[in-house]
Amino acid sequence: MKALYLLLGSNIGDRSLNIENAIRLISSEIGPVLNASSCYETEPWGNIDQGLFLNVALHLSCNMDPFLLLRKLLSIEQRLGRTRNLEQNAARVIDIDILFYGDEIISSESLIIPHPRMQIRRFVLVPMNEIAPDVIHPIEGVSISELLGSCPDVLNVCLFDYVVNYQ
Ligand code: PH2
Ligand code: MG
Ligand code: MG
Repeated sequence: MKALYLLLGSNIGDRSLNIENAIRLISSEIGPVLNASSCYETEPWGNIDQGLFLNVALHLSCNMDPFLLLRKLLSIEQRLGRTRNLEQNAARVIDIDILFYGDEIISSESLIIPHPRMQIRRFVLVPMNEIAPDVIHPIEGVSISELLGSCPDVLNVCLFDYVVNYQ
């Protein structure tokens, strides 16, 4: 089994309900969620002309093929109402990103693990630092807490008043 870390994000519709629905489908179709960060409200990174996000990091244990895992996560996104367009960093009902999958390093057209931009995004590193501060990035060779300490991003990441229920 490998330690799987996911990041959930939503900035359209009932954001906390979208997060809750994603956690329910992930638990039943991927595996039990072992730990979840707090819920954070975060300024949009990359395209500032959109609503604030809610972001939550999850820890699971998994041994599924990573490409099958990706297909299952995309299917969950679709069933929760995610539509995709050509615009990068567009607003979305739900986004489920694979951050780490054990020490796997994958660089293909459809899937890149670890997530290639996590080290420059506080909306990823702050929730991850809550549940996995000592986990080492398999390419950078440093921990999440070290990545957060040297992260150049200055966008706001604030605790949000919604209790993440993952059991
Ligand atoms: N996701 C993006 C782009 N920008 N900004 C925040 N705050 N949170 C996100 O989840 C997010 C983003 C692309 O997936
Ligand atoms: Mg994303
Ligand atoms: Mg995504």
